[in-house]
Amino acid sequence: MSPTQVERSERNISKLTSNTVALVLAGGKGSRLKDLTQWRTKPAVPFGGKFRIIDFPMSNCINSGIRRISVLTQYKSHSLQRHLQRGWSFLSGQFGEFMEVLSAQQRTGEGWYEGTADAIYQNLDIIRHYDPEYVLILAGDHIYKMDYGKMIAAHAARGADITVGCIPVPLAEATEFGVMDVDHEHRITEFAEKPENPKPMADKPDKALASMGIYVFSADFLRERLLDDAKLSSSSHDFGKDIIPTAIENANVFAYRFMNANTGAPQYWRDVGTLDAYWEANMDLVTVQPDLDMYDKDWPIWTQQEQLPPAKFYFDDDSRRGYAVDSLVSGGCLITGSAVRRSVLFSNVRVHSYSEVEDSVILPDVEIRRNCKIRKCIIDKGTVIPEGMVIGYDLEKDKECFEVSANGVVLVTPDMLGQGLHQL
Ligand code: ADQ
Ligand code: ADP
Repeated sequence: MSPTQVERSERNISKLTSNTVALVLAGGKGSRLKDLTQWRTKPAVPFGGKFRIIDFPMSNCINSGIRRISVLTQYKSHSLQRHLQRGWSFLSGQFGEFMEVLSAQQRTGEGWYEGTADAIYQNLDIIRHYDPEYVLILAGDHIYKMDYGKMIAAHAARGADITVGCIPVPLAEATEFGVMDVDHEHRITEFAEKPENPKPMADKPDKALASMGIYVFSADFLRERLLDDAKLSSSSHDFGKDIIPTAIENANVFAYRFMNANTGAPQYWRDVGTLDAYWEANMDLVTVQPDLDMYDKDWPIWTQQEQLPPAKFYFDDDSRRGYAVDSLVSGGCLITGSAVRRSVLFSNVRVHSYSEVEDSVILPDVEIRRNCKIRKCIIDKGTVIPEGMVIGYDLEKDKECFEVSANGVVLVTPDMLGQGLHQL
């Protein structure tokens, strides 16, 4: 891209983003999160003390000036829909803005959404009605802060049909991603979805260039390709498996590197797809300088805010406790005569006297009764930990009742303690 092209494209970014419709794919199961996604789809999983995972791509849209957003749902979407309705309905129809949920609804035949491309194919008539110039396809289940405007500007300036967001990942982890090779102009020359032997980057042999699963499409091109793909019985109707590999053969497909424009360093981007990754990403937030800055006033993360009283800490002279350190503590929490260290407490968590909580992620409305010891746990919403329970100190014992991850994180849910409301 010449300097003049860059300047022209950057000047027109707001025009580009207002001509864009974002489609957020939020229908996947996320089964590696085990029972955290037993009753809710992965984008609805709470994250970072007060957010849900989907708030990150949604906030990126708003902060990037994209205010026409459709969220495509399928698997166990109730919790997600409720969150979106309560927290994301502020966009104004008066100005042509919207947030809407496109549930799988058999618009084009008998089938539910088969793959990611099929999910969009089934809504092509709706997208056409909005008449965007660009369609931004996002995954609803990644944690990152990204200005999509720059990616769309690069797409426009290159005259691309598709632009794929990408980031270097460790070679050993690259089997989980779409892996690409690019030429000196960033044109994608090879693309392999979840390859057994990922190709290393030319200048970084221990890394592979991975697709972030986010795409800018020129709207007419998207429509054309999805109509073609729908006719192919051999296709699995997936962007990574079918649409992108075919398009690099005969269309203009470019990569857009998600990196710090000043330093060239890769930006924070996490697929919190496993219990360990989820726990680690939450734990990172309690460190002195987290990789993810949630306090950045230039890039706020929007969410549904429940009206709650302030968190309260009551120091009990007998237990010598009533504090939380190196922790995130949300509204409505009561820490009475108990000690909380290096933990993330979502709203309305109650920790009673003589209890200890360490290195744990405690989701909303959890009650930890007296004399409990909790270490390296994820405790799901609404769980009541009975008096005297010790979790995270004897993993063999914990396995009898709870889910224990490869790295020894213990997941506790109401169902596991016989408190589930789901047994109808
Ligand atoms: P995967 O990680 O396998 O690969 P995939 O299961 O295709 O991702 O899900 C992508 C997104 O679509 C997720 O947000 C998911 O919730 C959603 N989704 C999945 N099935 C859906 C359906 N039937 N209806 C609606 N939404 C659905 C993709 C790419 C890789 C890339 C990784 C990056 O294929 O190339 O490297 O994302 O994480
Ligand atoms: P979240 O806030 O993530 O939705 P909840 O624990 O409130 O977490 O519920 C998870 C899912 O289970 C939601 O779809 C919710 O509606 C559903 N659910 C909650 N209570 C019941 C119940 N008694 N029977 C069936 N489903 C329920």
